[in-house]
Amino acid sequence: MQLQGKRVTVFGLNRSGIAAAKLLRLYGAVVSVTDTRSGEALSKEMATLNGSSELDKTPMANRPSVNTCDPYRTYFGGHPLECITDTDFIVVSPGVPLDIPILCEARARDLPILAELEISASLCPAPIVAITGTKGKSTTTLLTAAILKADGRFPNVCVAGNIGVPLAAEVQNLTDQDIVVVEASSFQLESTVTFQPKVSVVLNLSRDHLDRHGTMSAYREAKQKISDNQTAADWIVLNDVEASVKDFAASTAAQAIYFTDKGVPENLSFSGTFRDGSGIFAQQNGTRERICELAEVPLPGAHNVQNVLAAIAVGRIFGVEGEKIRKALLGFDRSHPALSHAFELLRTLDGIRFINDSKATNVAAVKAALESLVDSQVVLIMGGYDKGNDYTPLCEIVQTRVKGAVMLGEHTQQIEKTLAGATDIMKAGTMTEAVQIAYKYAVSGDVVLLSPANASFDMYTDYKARGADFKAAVDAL
Ligand code: UMA
Repeated sequence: MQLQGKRVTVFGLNRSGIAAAKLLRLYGAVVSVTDTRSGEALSKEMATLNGSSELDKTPMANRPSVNTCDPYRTYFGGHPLECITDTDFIVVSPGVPLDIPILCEARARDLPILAELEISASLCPAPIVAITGTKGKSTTTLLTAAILKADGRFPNVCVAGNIGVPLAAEVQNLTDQDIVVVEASSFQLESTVTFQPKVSVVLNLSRDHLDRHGTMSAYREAKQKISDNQTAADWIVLNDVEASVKDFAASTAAQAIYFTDKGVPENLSFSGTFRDGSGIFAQQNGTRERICELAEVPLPGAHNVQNVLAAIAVGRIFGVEGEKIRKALLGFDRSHPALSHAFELLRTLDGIRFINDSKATNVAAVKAALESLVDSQVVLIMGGYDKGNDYTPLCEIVQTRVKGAVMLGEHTQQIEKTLAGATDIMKAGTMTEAVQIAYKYAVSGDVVLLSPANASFDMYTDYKARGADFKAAVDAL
């Protein structure tokens, strides 16, 4: 991508916007930034933007020509028309919806609107493994990186994207010998044009973010951008069990391989990974290898078996040996912040286990959590900011496994309406109240599970703050 002298406006000044603006400037672009927040509210972000130059970290040989004279032009407290009148193209942060009036106007003026992921991937010298899906993205990203690290072939195995560090912040630290595993959300993929990962992974697909995408087909279309530009020299790893995910193979030129947790695949030419009984296997060209035992999967829950299968499939594409994969799984570091608030056992009190699954911001994630609690009755705390959810897929499992559900948050009417009759419904105004109600309702052997099925923005800054509040309330019991 030729950026020298190009005028670019970056929308949103948080992690992605800051990293994108710095990267664009590093490559000689004249950069404006705009945000709905006021300049005063953005003082910390501006300090980071103007702080120590990324150039200092860039080896001399790799340094592009740099625009050092123009300061960033800023438009804060809203997105005035001016911010798009003098620009060649727009770069959007993932959290900026594409249907805001100023971006509609930009489209009417034929101004390209590109994702932060689009520009950073186009400047990235390292091959990209991109992982998407409705749930399990972060875990699979970390498992995949661990397996590729264990191989020892890549000097640097980098993790980036939706997991918390935008790819734009890492690009200048990478070479073509390295590899980067990118967690790619629909928000990031939506405005990509040329994005072409070496390997793409689609874990699963169910209703989520419909407040942003409007329809399930628009959500799917955004996700599908992960493989749109892949060629026969690239690979796609697909969930063999989900028909809607398997279908991705039909619309990409990439070579498809599959993973399944539903036993030995019937198709003899199956290429990919599977679970059979107590073993995890990989199969390629008719040859089967037992990679590890089910008991060696480093994270709890049936959904994590699928994540491990997907990560092993990526490892096999790069030729990582079975024993190295097993070692990577046995030594897997669970302390990454992205794994906290995801089905995390906090405490056992009076025989009641308290599990923090605040990261479960959609219905599919709650279903997966409940499916993992085979031997227990659950008191479920749920609710929050509703992204256009359909709670019907929860009815059956709630009826069998959930003895009571405590509603917390702004929009719980729809959940109550759907789950009425399936379980006892209770209501709380605060997290402390919710935890106390659940604790009183549970008996020894039960699980109190925070698995909201909703975003947290009605009451908290993010799911981490919600999980921390749950932990504090549990600790206080
Ligand atoms: N803003 C505007 N105009 C608008 C809307 C927002 O200027 O109309 C501004 C806000 O005032 C704010 C900035 O845009 O200053 C926020 O941008 P952002 O939400 O993209 O924030 P980042 O910190 O860049 O975080 C983004 C991802 N956020 C979202 O997708 C909402 C992070 O994913 C990601 O970790 C990060 O980039 C680094 O890649 C978070 C997330 O919630 C975890 N993702 C969703 C999810 O997982 O469900 C998709």
